[in-house]
Amino acid sequence: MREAVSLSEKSPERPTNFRVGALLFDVDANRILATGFTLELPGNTHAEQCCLSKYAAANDMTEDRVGDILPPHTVLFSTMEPCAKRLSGNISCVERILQTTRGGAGIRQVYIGVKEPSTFVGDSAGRAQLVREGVECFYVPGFDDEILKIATSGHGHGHGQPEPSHA
Ligand code: HJL
Ligand code: ZN
Repeated sequence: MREAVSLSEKSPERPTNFRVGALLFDVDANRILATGFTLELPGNTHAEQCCLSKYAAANDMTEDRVGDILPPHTVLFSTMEPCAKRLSGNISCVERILQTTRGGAGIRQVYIGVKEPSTFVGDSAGRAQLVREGVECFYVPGFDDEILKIATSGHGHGHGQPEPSHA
């Protein structure tokens, strides 16, 4: 999680989303497989999405089938609960994680630093949705304040709300 927090600091500040860091970890090999942070890859990309996309690309696999080639005990660390809903309408990270499990293996455990704040989608259903589909979720204590400070640093200074536009 410490490494994921460092990754989140590389993400550009934006009022329209959070700065999140994530990584895929092979438990058996004790090895990081791929890293990601919000907006790392071109387009409106999330941290978890960047991990999966980078791992797929590095292994000549399409993103939708990356679950077929992940090592058996691959887990995901993310500074924030994976999203269940995106204001942009893009595919959620929960969907992307569940997609890895369709072949039988895939990501079955997710380690989370903080629950998603209510800023954009209200009470986020990401964790509950994962658990319902059989993916175990674990809260990693001790990083909350640091994670939230980084995640919201592009949101202006008015009580966590986006900066008013001066149009
Ligand atoms: C997680 C990220 C990221 C979010 N959450 N887990 N990883 N940016 O990398 C969640 C937030 C969405 C907004 C806006 N953020 O990002 O709910 O524009 O960023 O699709 O709903 O949606 P878009
Ligand atoms: Zn997401």
